[in-house]
Amino acid sequence: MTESFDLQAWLSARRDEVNALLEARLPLPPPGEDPGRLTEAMRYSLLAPGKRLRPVLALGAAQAVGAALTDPVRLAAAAVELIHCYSLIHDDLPCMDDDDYRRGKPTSHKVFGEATAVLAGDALLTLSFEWLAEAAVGVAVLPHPGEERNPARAVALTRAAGALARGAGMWGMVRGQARDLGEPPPDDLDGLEQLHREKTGALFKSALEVGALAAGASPPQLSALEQYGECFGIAFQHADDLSDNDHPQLAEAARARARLLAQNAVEALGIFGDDATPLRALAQVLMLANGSADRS
Ligand code: GRG
Repeated sequence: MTESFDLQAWLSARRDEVNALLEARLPLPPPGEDPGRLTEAMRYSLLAPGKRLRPVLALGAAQAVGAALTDPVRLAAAAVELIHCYSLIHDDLPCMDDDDYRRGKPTSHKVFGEATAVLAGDALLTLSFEWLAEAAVGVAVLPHPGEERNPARAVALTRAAGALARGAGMWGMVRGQARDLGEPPPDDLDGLEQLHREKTGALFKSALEVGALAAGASPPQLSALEQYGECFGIAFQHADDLSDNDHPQLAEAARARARLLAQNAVEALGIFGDDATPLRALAQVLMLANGSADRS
């Protein structure tokens, strides 16, 4: 399977699935039923052309464990994209990075105003945990016709909600953002990587945890996928910085480190067979990118 594996086809199929789910789950309300244009603002950012890398990695983790990509697995994976999208909307606000464009379009606050942009981010963040709760209830209480109730999987999905909260919140992404905004820029690779680990790596790690737990991963499988997610996320951020020429004085060290981390990500998958081919191929792309993140 590895040699003939078509990563672009796999990515495109997973992205299409994620996009279809997001579109179906967040319909535009009829005229007059969207107070403050909240849903319109959520859709504007969420359905803009992002790479869907985090939910796709979550689906890759579920596949690595050998699971079918069932509705609860897909819903859990999509929940990670909601968190990512909220973080982008808030990061773009004037009180943070003050950006005018995101995903090729004017930023949310430019189109809807700051208050609505804040609320759209808040609503995406909370909706994420609503979807995880729905996935857990779905497997425990209301399985699809022909599927058995699976209380153990519901517990795993509850753990997934905890893992996502940890990676997104005060121990992960929000902490990294606070560090980035509140402290002087790092002047060595260790400091830079601490920032990347929190601001970017933590959510990537959570994405892998969510996919793995939703799919019923064993403890060794979960820990291997966590390792993969953290290495991948930090390497991704190094590559993104390198392509933007951020921290030029650390560029050479960061480039070497990104390659090593991508290699570590592949090595973390040693316990898996062919089912982990998509995750291996994604990390190999990062390894070969030689310091430029895949922006396709
Ligand atoms: C506001 C709590 C809070 C956190 C913000 C995500 C973030 C933290 C800041 C955005 C700016 C930035 C450079 C973050 C690093 C992660 C990153 C490269 C985000 C962009 O992710 P992509 O490339 O974007 O996956 P798409 O649009 O493809 O999803």
